[in-house]
Amino acid sequence: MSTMPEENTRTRPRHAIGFVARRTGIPPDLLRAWERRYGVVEPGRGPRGRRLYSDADVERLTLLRRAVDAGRRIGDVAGMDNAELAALVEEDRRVMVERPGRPAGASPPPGTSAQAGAYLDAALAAVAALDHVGLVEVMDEAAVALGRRALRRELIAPLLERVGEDWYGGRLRVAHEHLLSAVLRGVLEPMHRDASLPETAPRVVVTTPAGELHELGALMAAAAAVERGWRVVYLGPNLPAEEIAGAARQAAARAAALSLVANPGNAQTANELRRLRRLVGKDLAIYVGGAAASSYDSVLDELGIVRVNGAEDFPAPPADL
Ligand code: B12
Repeated sequence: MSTMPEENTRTRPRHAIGFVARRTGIPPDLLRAWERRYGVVEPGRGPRGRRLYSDADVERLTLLRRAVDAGRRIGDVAGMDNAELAALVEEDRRVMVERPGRPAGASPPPGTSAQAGAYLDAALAAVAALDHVGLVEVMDEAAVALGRRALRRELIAPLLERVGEDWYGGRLRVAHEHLLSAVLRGVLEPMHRDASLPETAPRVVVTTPAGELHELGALMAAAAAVERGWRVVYLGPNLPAEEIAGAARQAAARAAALSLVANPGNAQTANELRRLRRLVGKDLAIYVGGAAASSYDSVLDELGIVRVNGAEDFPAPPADL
């Protein structure tokens, strides 16, 4: 019986590109482009010239995918060796878990009922099994059992956080997160319509600034705003300042609410906030929230923008409106 030294096993080309794509979450076309442009790995070749990857290649590609998922540009990380990459990925993970205002790990918020905890477990199991119908059923049942506010605070928010951590940790795929986002969008979207609010109720436009694609926090804020007595004009995510200002003007809104989730401390987002304030003048109240909001505190102070911690803390319309 021949034994192969461990290093040879790790570097032996033996995995086809389809397997590597599934294992790393990098689609084959993207993987080939990364090889061509950045030389991220050099696969061996099989009998008919087909690419074959080693265990070491798979390990390196997994690290690269995690760095990119954390917001790094492939061109910035492709030249790093595996030890540097592993350190970077670990640093990004720590920053994300320990971000200000975010509890370490993904534990449910204080005061969460055992019932909400059970729904959280059931929802996580449905996401992991890609069980779309099962997830919708859990959310429908939980909405009745918990009520809208606890549904958002005790189930939806920790569920997103948990799936985010598992996605980042490589335990769930992008597809799991997309399935969850699609279902939650459907659950949250109707919550900001309230036909019983008078036409004259003060209006707030709700959106996210250009470059921010995370919209579920904005939808949660919109749902809470309606419950405080605001009439919500929901604009969807990713809007430039000019569009937010134009919509606020047309709707005669008294406030704009923006969600900032990814890209903490991003210069483009800070400039969008500055442009928005310039365009709307001093009279429009601007509220921001979301996991990245506190990273803009000095800009918010400079612009008189109010940061709100949780969606459920959405301010009531000021008495003079
Ligand atoms: C779903 C999701 C996506 C989906 C979003 C789908 C959708 N339709 O919204 C998609 C696929 C688009 C996505 C893309 C990306 N994502 Co993403 N995503 C998530 C996930 C799982 C949930 C995000 C979410 O909705 N959070 C909303 C709520 C639940 O969180 P919150 O910000 O704490 O908000 C609370 C309050 O602050 C308040 N609130 C929020 N907004 C507002 C606004 C106001 C006015 C008020 C009053 C209150 C309020 O409401 C919430 C409940 O109280 C998170 C994981 C996580 N831990 O959040 C990652 C996460 C945010 N994503 C991340 C990353 C890296 C990305 C990508 C860069 C990945 C990539 N390589 O492409 C892109 C960036 C896209 C972009 N430019 O914006 C990182 C961000 C890291 C960082 N820099 O901070 C996270 C943390 C995942 C991780 N652990 O790595 N993502």
